[in-house]
Amino acid sequence: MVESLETVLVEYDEDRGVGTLTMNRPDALNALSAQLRDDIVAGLERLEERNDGADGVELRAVVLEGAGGKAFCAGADIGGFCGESSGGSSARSHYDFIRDFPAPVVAKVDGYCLGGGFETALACDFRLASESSTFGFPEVTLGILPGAGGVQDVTKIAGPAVAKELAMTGEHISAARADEEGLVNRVYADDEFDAEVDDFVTDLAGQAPLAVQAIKRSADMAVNSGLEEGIAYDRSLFQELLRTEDHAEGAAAFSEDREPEFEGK
Ligand code: CO8
Repeated sequence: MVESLETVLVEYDEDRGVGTLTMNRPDALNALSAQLRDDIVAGLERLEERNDGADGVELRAVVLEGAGGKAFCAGADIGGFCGESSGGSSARSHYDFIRDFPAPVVAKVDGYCLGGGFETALACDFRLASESSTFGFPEVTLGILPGAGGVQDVTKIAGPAVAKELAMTGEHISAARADEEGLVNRVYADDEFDAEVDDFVTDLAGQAPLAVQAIKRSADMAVNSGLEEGIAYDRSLFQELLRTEDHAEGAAAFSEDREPEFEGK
């Protein structure tokens, strides 16, 4: 399936259960216009439909990338954004949608990842970057701050000193520095980037999907709750997963010394 929304290309690889959303405004370095934000949500909704009526979980992972080879996303569309009187309450919606999406979302970052684009990547479950990518919060140069949780996210991941440095100076950092600070999961050589991301996503999509979904909810719960509440939540997820066919399949495959075949049931 390849579908073209106005500013997002939607692809689905049935063999692996992997959806790909390509932000497609390369002439504006994939800056987040209102249309692009809406199309990311619409694209995710299209992909989620793959699970309707499916026996088990069909959609296993989503890749979010930018078209054009120069940017993942250069942030909010400066012209459009500055004209928004509300400062973009609607702009939060695609971030929330990614965070709440049941399947893991992988940000495939190749090039500039700035401002609201960086916040979009931070809302994803994984950030995989090519070595020539750069990250930053240039909002301060426009007299604003990252308004979609970027300072919160970076503070939680890398500490307040790094968050303040990025958001107060507006300077870009390299993928290597982002890696040192824990802001990305992996950095790959530019010429191996596509193949490495493909391998990562294929592995992710092959894991037991209900367990993967539960782990996403558990990790997000840990960020936003106390330890006791988080452990109680994990216990309830664990009990649910013990009753799944995937758990029985995983255990059987281990005993029979073979690869498991998970169906998300
Ligand atoms: N918005 C609109 N257009 C953009 C943007 C953008 N953010 N970034 C780049 N473009 C456009 C340029 O205007 C240019 O268009 P044209 O060819 O028509 O002149 C084209 O993309 C190519 O850009 P450049 O010629 O500038 O390319 P360079 O390689 O010289 O520079 C940079 C690349 C460094 C990325 C540079 O374009 C730049 O600094 N862009 C602006 C980055 C920025 O400030 N982003 C932050 C925006 S604010 C934000 O994201 C706040 C989010 C808050 C969310 C709030 C929710 C409540």
